[in-house]
Amino acid sequence: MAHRYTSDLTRDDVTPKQLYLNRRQIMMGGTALMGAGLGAGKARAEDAWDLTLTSYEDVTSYNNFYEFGTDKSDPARNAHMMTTDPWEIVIDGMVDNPGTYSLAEIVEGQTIEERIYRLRCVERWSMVIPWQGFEFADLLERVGVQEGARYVAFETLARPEEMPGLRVPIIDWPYKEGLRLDEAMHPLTILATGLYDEPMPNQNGAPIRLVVPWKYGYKSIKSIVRITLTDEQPPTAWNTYAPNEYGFYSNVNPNRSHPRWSQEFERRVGGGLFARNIETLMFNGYEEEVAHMYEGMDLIEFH
Ligand SMILES: Nc1nc2c(c(=O)[nH]1)N[C@H]1C(S)=C(S)[C@@H](COP(=O)(O)O)O[C@H]1N2
Ligand SMILES: [Mo]
Repeated sequence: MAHRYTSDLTRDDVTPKQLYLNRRQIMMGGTALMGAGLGAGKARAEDAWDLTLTSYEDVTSYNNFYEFGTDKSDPARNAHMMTTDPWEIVIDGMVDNPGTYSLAEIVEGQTIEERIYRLRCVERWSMVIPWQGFEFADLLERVGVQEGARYVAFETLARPEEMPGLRVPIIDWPYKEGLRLDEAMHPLTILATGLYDEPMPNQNGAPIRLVVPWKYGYKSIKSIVRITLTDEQPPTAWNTYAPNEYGFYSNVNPNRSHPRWSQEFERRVGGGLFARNIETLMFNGYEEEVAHMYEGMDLIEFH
């Protein structure tokens, strides 16, 4: 399978060696340990952590998928209840070929490739995940985006008998997300159908989910059943819930604190003691690829 990625992450780089600390981290971590008696050494995200895939076990057992409960372990426990076959996606709004497409029709003709991306949750934990999928732009090209369309809205399945979390009205179900059209068309934006060369586990958003690596994890909507092209910024689940805390853009930004916590640092899941204070990078490390889309925008106001 072809590897394509935009930072220097490849699966071939990831050997057990990367699990050991590099010298700088040992020094910094050691200093912090001696100095403060705390196990919180700082490490740059480009350091060894960045080359270390989060284990399959962690990727599939520590999840946010509120349709199955709010605890990190709820999705792994409950998501087996979701029926993912057959699966259909409605594509509508400002497209030339609106309709209800089967999963097979959506994936047909796409070259499935591997993308190793960092995932940074707004809650300050992060992972490195090897996804399989294809560029969302390829699907948009096939359905034909009409002149005047400016945004893409997404919706997740909402099936109460299979999703116990829907009983709790935390957010206004179904879970919704949205992107500006240029963000949706960006080559980093993928529809993922698998991870670690396995079909997408239910808890990670089977059978097909979005991955937008430069934005906080909640933009990467799971188990998609509807895609709508529109000329207006669509409402999104977390932005509707608390606009001050969760913006429409939600670009990873160490300089814009969440009202209740700083976003300067993150904890790499599975990284142990020394991976607790990794510096968060602007646009989650994808600045070179995406910053041009936000030129002249106030990224604190448009967070
Ligand atoms: N439908 C839906 N999509 C969702 C969520 C959710 O609760 N429901 N959680 C989001 C959040 S907050 C994160 S961090 C990522 C987590 O993806 P993962 O569990 O595959 O790591 O999924 C996002 N997509
Ligand atoms: Mo998240």
